[in-house]
Amino acid sequence: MSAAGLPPLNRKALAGLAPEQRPAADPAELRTRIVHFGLGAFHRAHQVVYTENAAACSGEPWGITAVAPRSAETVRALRDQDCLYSLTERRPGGSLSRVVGAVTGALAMRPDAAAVDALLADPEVTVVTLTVTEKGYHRSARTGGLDTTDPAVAADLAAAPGGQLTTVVGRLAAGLAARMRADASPVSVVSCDNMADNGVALSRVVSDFVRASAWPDRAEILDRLAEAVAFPSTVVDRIVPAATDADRAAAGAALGVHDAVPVVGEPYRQWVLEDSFAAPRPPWELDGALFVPDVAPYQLTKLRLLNGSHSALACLGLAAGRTTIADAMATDWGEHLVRALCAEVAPTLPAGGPDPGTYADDLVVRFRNPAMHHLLRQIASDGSVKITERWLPALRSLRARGAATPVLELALAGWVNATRPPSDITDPARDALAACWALAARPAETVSALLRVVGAADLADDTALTTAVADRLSALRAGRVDI
Ligand code: CS2
Repeated sequence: MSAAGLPPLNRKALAGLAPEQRPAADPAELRTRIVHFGLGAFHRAHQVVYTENAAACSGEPWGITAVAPRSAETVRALRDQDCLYSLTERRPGGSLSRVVGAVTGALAMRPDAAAVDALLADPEVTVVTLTVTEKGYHRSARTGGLDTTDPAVAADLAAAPGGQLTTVVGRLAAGLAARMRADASPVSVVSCDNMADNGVALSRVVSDFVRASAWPDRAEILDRLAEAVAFPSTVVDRIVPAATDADRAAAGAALGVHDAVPVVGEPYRQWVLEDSFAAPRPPWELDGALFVPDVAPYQLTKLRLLNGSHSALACLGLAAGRTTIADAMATDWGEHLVRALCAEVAPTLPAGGPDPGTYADDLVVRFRNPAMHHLLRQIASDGSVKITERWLPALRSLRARGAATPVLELALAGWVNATRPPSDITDPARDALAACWALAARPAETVSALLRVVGAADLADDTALTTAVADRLSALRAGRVDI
């Protein structure tokens, strides 16, 4: 029994739930045919749901063993619950909770390394997916390839065969290499992280790892990877704030069982995938996923409009003393910011994607959802690896054609302001960002130094840009957002 006197969520408890609260597919019928890296809330509210519904609609037994790269806590909690957890959809008018059951196993990457490798080499496993966030790829800000000078990557490259690996890229490369050495059965490796060309980005860091390794057969491995492994690009979308104690209590009240690891999300979800898989995959299209020859128009629209607005609301909202996205939308500038950013960036989007005006209308509704408590701090974290995807490519493209960029400049000023020490926002480049403020330089020079840290030397040299950004800083410091 939990503190609230509820029985724990597990397979036995399913019989006591209302039919619409039970998993769509019977968990006992599913087998691990997918390995996923990144056991966060987003994966459990997105790919697992699509997979479960695809299994339910097709009768095919697709299940997922999810691997947690770092923390073993969620792994333990999930195993205690027979890998079941609840998903609560937060609608403006109320919530809907049910149990999801397509996770067939939970592993912690380091202690369970042998089991992870065995699955990666298993011909029954034909899909590997990842949600490890932008920083999990360890890309060089300058080249986009694997940053082999990153201490964690360097340590993995230096590890003895069979030794401890701490990066997902290292574990994946080692696992795929073992699969290639065994029977080279085809597999698709699918990045579900918010990066343009995420399939290409993932393929590149994996190949870079193999190339930089000391493995005597690395050249053969690279050849086999090129033949047998596909890296389709994808666009994932669902707003999934980190769950709180209040969410745990609400899930317990709705289902009558105690769930230690619930997830909450908005009702909306979308998945667009490049139709270039190398091996069998779940029929996710049965649950509404879209398979297209080229995801770029969807990807850039989502990254630049949704994620771009999210990051802008987060940085500026924090400056204005707000806490959540819905709070920031409730200011007199929130909705205007989203619409103005979308309008400014729209000319940079390729044809063939969603209509930017309609997309902006939908964003306003999604961001205003009062039932979602999406913390600005969560979104503002890792800004150095997010703005390079969300703002800077559009900024470059607009400036190259001589267009004005006032909204992106304001957003960038919000990010600059958020990096000012003592900033407690997590970021893989936090020390390097803080060091830019120690230069005692003019504000425009600090902006320039910060842009160099994120690999944007070209923008750092654009003095009109850095001056315009610097000019916004004192208002932001006083908590004012003037669009
Ligand atoms: C957010 C995303 O935390 C963030 O940076 O912008 O997680 C966003 O909620 C998702 O990409 C929505 O699909």
